[in-house]
Amino acid sequence: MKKKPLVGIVMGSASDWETMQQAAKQLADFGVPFEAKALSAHRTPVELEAWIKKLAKDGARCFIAGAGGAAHLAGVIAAQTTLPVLGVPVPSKYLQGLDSLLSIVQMPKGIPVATFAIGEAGAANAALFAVAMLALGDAKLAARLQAFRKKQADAVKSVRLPV
Ligand code: RP5
Repeated sequence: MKKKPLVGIVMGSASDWETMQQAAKQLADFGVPFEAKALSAHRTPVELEAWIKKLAKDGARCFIAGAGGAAHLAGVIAAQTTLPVLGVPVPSKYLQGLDSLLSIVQMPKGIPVATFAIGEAGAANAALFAVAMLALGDAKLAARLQAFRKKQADAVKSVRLPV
């Protein structure tokens, strides 16, 4: 039987997938069950609300929300659940994602959204942050995260500069 998603990945448009697939890939690499959906805060608000409620009821532990432009998706999700919401600013056509970043990061006091870097690094890091949160109650996942960090450290230490 398919495992219930621990993380909900949502993006405002299918055009965000190019960026948000990095979050999906990272979670898959760690074996964390997730569900990824394109649902928009302004185009499909009713469906978005129903999906948030369903995932939360089924045991999801956090949401990763990626959107571009006037990116209110993460804030709208945070308004509807007390589960942690991790926001990923998606690069936009005219302002290269600075608009997305400011929209997500500038949540008014009281309803927080954790905000990550613009683009692919932000999507991957949001997933790694979700893994770190889940690892607090999962020793096997914590060991996998440690190994992932060690691999990166080893890669830096093995560099030989041509001098
Ligand atoms: C936002 O508008 C989406 O998150 C996307 O980044 C942006 C553009 O959407 P499309 O016009 O490509 O559907 O809602």
